[in-house]
Amino acid sequence: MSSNTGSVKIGRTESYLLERLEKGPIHLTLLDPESITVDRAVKIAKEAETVGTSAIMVGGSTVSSQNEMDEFILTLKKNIKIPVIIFPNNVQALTRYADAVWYMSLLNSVEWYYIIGAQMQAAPFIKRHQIEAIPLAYIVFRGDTAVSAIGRVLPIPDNHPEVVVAYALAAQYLGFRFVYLEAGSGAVQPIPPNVIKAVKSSINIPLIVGGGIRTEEQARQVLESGADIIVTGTIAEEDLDRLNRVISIVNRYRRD
Ligand code: 1GP
Repeated sequence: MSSNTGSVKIGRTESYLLERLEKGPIHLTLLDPESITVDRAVKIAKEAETVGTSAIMVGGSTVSSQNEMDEFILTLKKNIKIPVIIFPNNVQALTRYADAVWYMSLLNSVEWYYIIGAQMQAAPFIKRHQIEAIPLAYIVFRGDTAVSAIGRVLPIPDNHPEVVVAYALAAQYLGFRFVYLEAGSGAVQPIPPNVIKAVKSSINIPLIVGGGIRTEEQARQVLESGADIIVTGTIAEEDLDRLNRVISIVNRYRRD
């Protein structure tokens, strides 16, 4: 009797990330096609690759053109060897030219659309083009950030890390394979250390932390608190030297 219930296959990009994670934390560089030109993106991505970032994420809260995403990612792919992963704000951010997509659900949104609606609309495209989808639970802190406004997020109380832990555990039990604690691009402060520590000690899946990480000291603190993956976007676009220093800090925590 044939069975159609074979185990879920982990794709190439996710396997690569997991393999890298075996030797310690990793850094990912986020580039927003709405705020930089593709030429500038290529320059940043090449340099970040040389210094040791593990992959490039492409996305932004207001990406609205699939054609632009196609072109942006095709050009990046021609110039670097590390994977390019879509970090979608919506369905139109999907392109078949990326190595993978963070297939993400904004767990603490009040909108059905950001929890499962966009994902449902994107799924046939993903299947048709056999895009590697990496399930990611996205938990966004409220602040003066685009993602918080557009994603219509429910507040997470400052003094109650157990609320974040509960979301993260729910994500793990639902089968998500990564959890992302997002302070929002350009946030005044990164996710607080006590929250990162509480989540890290409660889940077994890799923990991504991003938003507001600008200095080496902040990167160190986020890593010391237990982040497996740190994402920086703003400094990549504004200060390449600083980006390099942050990547170097992450690499100091690695065993390779
Ligand atoms: C945003 O977490 C990322 O989605 C990166 O934030 O731009 O503040 O580095 P920054």
